[in-house]
Amino acid sequence: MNLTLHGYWRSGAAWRVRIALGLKGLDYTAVPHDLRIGAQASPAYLALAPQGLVPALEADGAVLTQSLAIMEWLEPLLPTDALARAHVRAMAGAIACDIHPLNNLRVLQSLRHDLGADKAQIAAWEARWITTGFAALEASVARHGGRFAFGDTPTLADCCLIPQIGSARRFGVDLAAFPRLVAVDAHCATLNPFRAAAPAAQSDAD
Ligand SMILES: N[C@@H](CCC(=O)N[C@@H](CS)C(=O)NCC(=O)O)C(=O)O
Repeated sequence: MNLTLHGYWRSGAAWRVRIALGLKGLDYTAVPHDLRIGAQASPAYLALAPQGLVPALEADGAVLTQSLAIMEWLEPLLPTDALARAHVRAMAGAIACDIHPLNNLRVLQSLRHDLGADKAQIAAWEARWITTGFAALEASVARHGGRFAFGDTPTLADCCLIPQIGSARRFGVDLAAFPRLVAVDAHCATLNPFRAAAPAAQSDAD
């Protein structure tokens, strides 16, 4: 199967899918879209992905969007037990649905342009939603985690957590209160699929 991943090196949502592709051992062609210059809003990209967000995955003529849907389609990185699956999906959702959207580029741009927020206010906004979400995730990992966010096998939860920690660091958020999350991140950083998916390893990184 031919897979083409439309992404951007710094996109947390594309980073999730890169990790999942790596964990599944799938090769793909990466097509970067520079979000800083609004490439995600070009007519050509909108024709492919009408939401104008990365990632999008082309798979033998089909176009998939939304990182969680893409990762589930790839073959879910989920436990077989139904209760365990629900816990993993809850962790992934806490990040992908409740933390990340509030700190997305278009939301930050709107805070700046529509509401006149300055740099310090935007940094406080970013930190607020990350720390609120991470406090709950730290408790979930204390309950369910092992070497990974859930147990000792990588799941969707790790695919979402590692990029969110990356963006927390980029935003300068203090992670001292989240030792379990930091430990999972440190363990993942030793593994090739996670290393290959990191922003700095992408061809469009600057
Ligand atoms: N829920 C979507 C979120 C996708 C998303 O927000 N992507 C960001 C990059 S991480 C984006 O394309 N932002 C462009 C913009 O805000 O204009 C997913 O999980 O795929």
